[in-house]
Amino acid sequence: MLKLITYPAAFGAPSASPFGVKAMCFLKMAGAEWEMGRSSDPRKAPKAKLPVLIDGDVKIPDSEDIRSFLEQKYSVDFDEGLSAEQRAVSRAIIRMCDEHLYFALVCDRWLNDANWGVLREEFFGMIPKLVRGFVTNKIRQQVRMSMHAQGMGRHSVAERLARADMDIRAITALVGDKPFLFGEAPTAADASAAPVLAAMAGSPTETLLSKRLNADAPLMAYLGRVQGALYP
Ligand SMILES: N[C@@H](CCC(=O)N[C@@H](CS)C(=O)NCC(=O)O)C(=O)O
Repeated sequence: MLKLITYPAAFGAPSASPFGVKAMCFLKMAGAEWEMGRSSDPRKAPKAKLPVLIDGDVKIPDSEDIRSFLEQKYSVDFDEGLSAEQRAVSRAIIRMCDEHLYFALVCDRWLNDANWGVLREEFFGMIPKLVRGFVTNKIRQQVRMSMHAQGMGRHSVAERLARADMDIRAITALVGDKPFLFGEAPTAADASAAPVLAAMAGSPTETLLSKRLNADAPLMAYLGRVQGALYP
C-alpha cells in the first residue's frame, strides 16, 4: 500500500505542511489506497523535504512529482475536462501558491513572535525542554535566513500582506460563482491553493493575514468546499 510521509496534523489541518495536504488531496483524487506515515524530520528524505510518497521500494519526493506519479499509476488526469488555456492558468495558479503564497505563510508562521511561541511547542514539543529553546531558536534563525534569501523575508508585514492579498484576490476572482477554480469539479489547482490558504486562515494566533482570510466569506466557503471534496 502507498504510504505518505509528511508532517503531523497541526492547527486544524491534516498536516502542518500545505504540500503534505496537497499530496493527500491528490491521493484522494486518484482513488488510491494509502496510509499515513508521520514524520517531523525531513533530513533523511531524498530532497530533505516532506512530503514523500512511498510505493514499495520507490520513494517519490515533492508534491509535484507525487502528482505525476499518481496520474500515471492510476491513469487519471487531475485536470480532466480543462481546455489548454485553463491548464495554462492552472499551472500559473499552482506556481503562485507553491512558490509565492507559501512563503508568505512561512513568514507569517515563523517570523511573527506570537505565532512562533505556539508553533515552537506544537512542532517541537518532542525536543527535551532543557535544550528546546536553544535548538528551536537555531531552527528559527535558519528559517529567517532562508526567507531573507528567498526574498519574502525582506518585506515588512504590511508589504507581505499586500502581496499575498493580490494573489488571494486573483484566486477569488477565478473562482467567481463557481464551486471550484475551474467549474463544478475540483482539479489540481484547487488541491494546491486550498491547503496554503487554509493554513493561513488557521494561523495559531490572529495575524493581519489570517484576519484578511477569515473575513472573506466567499473565500472561506470555497475552502470549505475543497476540504469537503478532497481532504482525507
Ligand atoms: N516543492 C516541495 C516543497 C516541500 C516543502 O517545502 N516542504 C517543507 C515543509 S512545508 C519542508 O519539508 N521543509 C524542510 C526544510 O526546508 O528543511 C513540494 O511540493 O513537496
